[in-house]
Amino acid sequence: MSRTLVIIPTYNERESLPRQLDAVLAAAPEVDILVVDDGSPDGTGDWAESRSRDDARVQVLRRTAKDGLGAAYLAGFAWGLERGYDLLCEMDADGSHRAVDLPRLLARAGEADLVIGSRWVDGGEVVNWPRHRLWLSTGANTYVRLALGLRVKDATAGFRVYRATMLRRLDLAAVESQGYCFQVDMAWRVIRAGGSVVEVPITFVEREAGTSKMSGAIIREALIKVTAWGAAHRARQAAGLVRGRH
Ligand SMILES: Nc1nc2c(ncn2[C@@H]2O[C@H](COP(=O)(O)OP(=O)(O)OP(=O)(O)O)[C@@H](O)[C@H]2O)c(=O)[nH]1
Ligand SMILES: [Mg+2]
Repeated sequence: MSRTLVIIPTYNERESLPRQLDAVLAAAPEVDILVVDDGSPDGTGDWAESRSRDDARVQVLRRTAKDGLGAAYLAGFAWGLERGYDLLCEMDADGSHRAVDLPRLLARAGEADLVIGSRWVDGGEVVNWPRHRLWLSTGANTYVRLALGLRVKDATAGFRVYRATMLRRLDLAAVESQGYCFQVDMAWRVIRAGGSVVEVPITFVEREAGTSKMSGAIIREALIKVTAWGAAHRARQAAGLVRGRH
């Protein structure tokens, strides 16, 4: 039986986290959860720690300052890999990733190195998003497909299951992405390493409490990085074509 760790990064999610933890443990009682809190001023870390004292399935990794989603997940992956988990999941605290969908993602982990809970495959949907967020997500995914040639419909999605064997093959120390482009970066690395990816349709629900950490800086980082990765990729392809002729 696989040992599974669900990693939930938090920054000021005091209102949402309790419900999300209960929902995950109800939907998938066999998993352990690691909350990675970046010193949330609203007390999320303290609450999570007291919750972890009552339930051995919940652990907390406390970091001192807000350092971005990417760094939080890398710390969570390192924690889980050190402890021998077979599957490492990513999930938001805010309820957007429904715990009821988690067993369907886990069920597909036998087939792929990376399972993505996808909004943009048949059967996937988004509930209660304002139009500008829909445009941002579909626009970002279209750009990623064009720039990188990535055949993933929802490369920015943050509801995922990674096989530990895959993560161990990647050079995680080289990952610099901080914001949501971390998700694109990781999907791209899995594919370049020859890993398999499947997308499972999910229903993504807009957060009901707390505030979004999406920002202009995060969007700019994604645009700049994806453009640079795309240019480097096309240059490698072109060099390969030239070499192929001789
Ligand atoms: N530890 C840590 N967690 C973060 C950081 N930034 C975001 N998160 C968490 O990552 C998850 C996703 O962030 P959200 O703010 O929900 O981002 P989003 O889903 O794009 O935006 P909304 O759902 O519209 O608010 C949430 O659980 C956040 O609390 C960070 O710098 N450090
Ligand atoms: Mg969210």
